[in-house]
Amino acid sequence: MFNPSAKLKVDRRDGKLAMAHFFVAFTALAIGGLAGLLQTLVRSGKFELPAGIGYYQILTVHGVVLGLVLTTFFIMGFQIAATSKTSGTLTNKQRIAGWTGFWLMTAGTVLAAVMILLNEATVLYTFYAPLQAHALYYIGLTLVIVGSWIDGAAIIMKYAEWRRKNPGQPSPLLTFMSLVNTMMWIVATIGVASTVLFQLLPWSLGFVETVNIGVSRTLFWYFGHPLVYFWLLPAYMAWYVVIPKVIGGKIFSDSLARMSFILFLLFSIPVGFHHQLMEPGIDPAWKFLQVILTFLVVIPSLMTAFSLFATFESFGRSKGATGLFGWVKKLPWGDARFTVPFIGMVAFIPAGAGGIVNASHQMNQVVHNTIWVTGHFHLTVATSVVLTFFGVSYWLIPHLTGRILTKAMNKLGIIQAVIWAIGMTFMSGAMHAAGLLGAPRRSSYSEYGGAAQAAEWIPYQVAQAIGGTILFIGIILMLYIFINLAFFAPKGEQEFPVGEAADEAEKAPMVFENWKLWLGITVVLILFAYTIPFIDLIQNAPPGAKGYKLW
Ligand code: HAS
Ligand code: CU
Repeated sequence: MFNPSAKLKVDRRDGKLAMAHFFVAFTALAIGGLAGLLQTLVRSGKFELPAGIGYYQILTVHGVVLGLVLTTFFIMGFQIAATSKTSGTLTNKQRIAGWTGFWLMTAGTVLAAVMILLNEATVLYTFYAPLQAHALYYIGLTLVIVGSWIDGAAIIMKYAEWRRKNPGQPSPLLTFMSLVNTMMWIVATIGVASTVLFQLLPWSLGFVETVNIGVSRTLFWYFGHPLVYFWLLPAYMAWYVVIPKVIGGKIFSDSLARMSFILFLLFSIPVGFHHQLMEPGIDPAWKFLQVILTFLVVIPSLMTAFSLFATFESFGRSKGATGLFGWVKKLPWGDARFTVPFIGMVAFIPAGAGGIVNASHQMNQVVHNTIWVTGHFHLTVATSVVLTFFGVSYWLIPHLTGRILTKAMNKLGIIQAVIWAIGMTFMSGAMHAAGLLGAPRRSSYSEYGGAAQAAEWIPYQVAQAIGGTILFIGIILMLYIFINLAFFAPKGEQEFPVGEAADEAEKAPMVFENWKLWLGITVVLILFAYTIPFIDLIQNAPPGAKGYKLW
């Protein structure tokens, strides 16, 4: 479909709103990256933290600041820019919602961060009960969630306005995708908001003595799995819509892209049990059902892989490529906007395969609670997703600040991604290997009383520290590029690339915009997968747990 706004620049005021999000995101990268470096050094056994700072405190900073803060702020900023670009400038009301959400999220982040720094909330990013944090930490998290809803309302309002003004027309693809991700986020965060508000907060304030751990963890993972797709879908937005334009090709199919996003909305949430396969109190039949649903949610990722290969191959062939892999040579390897996310895509192949291992109940027994899982998510979120976000930054930040990505910065961007890939190969590779040997995750350095098995892990932990150090160099480079693009790069016009679909002439079926239908099915699937297990967890609960501060 013809989309007149595709030619426009993002309005300066919307640009400011998006940039505000990016400043918080990249500050988080600096702090979280440093914490990560320190962790790998501690676990190598050759370094101790100064001034009595605890390993678990640093680990909490790392997980919260990178897993929750960097991602949420970057994603909200990106989605606002993408919606403004493809559906037109936000109205004042929408922009006010955006800023209100942004400031609430920022206030909540600062509050939670202060509590972690005061060592009052060393509960890791999953904040599992019975570890008990200071009430202000939970209040901070609540503000972040509520803020993100208000921020997301800007996107929902813009979408509704577009549909009103363009009756019978499918919405612009990037707006559609931002909307799906926002709705998925809202449905998912209801779970974590419930455990924080109704269980953890009253318990940490002393209003109730004990907490039902099974219920709390189940509510957490009801949110925790869609959380990882909330990180992934913006990367998919870039892979489906931006990358084809950057390479000079076409989106393989607009309708296929929409369908894969709808499948994510349907199947992302009723799958949280794949994080709880080893937990008591949940009937195996329900675990089995949620594992089946997990394998269903793999399908839209396979569709994405197919669609990307199709885009790359048809582009290559249009440039005269022949043979099975001739198209590889035709891709624009010198362009950071392509190469950096591409490295992310390649990483997603082993990353996704590892996920399928995790989701397989029997194999989960081998890897659960080992550092294999940490290796898995450093490939998924910390490579595929984060490298794509870096690749997006290289054009989006100059687009918003009225600057350009210079040749030198472009080159540095590619070097950054190569350094990242090398560092991550060491770190994540060693984590996967050590995990298979039984090395635990969420655990500081220990020789476990000289146990022979633990001695086997140590060389891998040294390799992790080498990888972590290389990654830290990558972070410094990224921060340097960010500061350049935000403040110092030459003034100019950097394009916001929005691809056109090869099937442009065929209008995407309007059924994709039928939210009553899709949200209805989402709710039915959630109720089906969770109602009876929740009743079980409440009716047959063991005595509640008192709070512990083990740090
Ligand atoms: Fe996961 C644990 C299962 C995807 C993140 N995951 C985690 C945790 C995180 C995380 C953070 O079933 C730890 C949570 C904690 O602290 O405890 N995960 C899966 C499955 C998938 C999956 C089945 N995970 C992700 C993504 C994440 C993420 C995405 C973040 C962004 N994960 C699990 C399970 C656990 C788990 C269990 C619990 C483990 C335990 O015991 O605790 C799937 O969605 C993966 C599907 C992906 C694919 C790959 C498709 C490939 C594509 C690339 C194409 C490439 C091209 C370029 C075109 C099937 C799209 C190539 C070109 C060339 C020339 C080669
Ligand atoms: Cu999951």
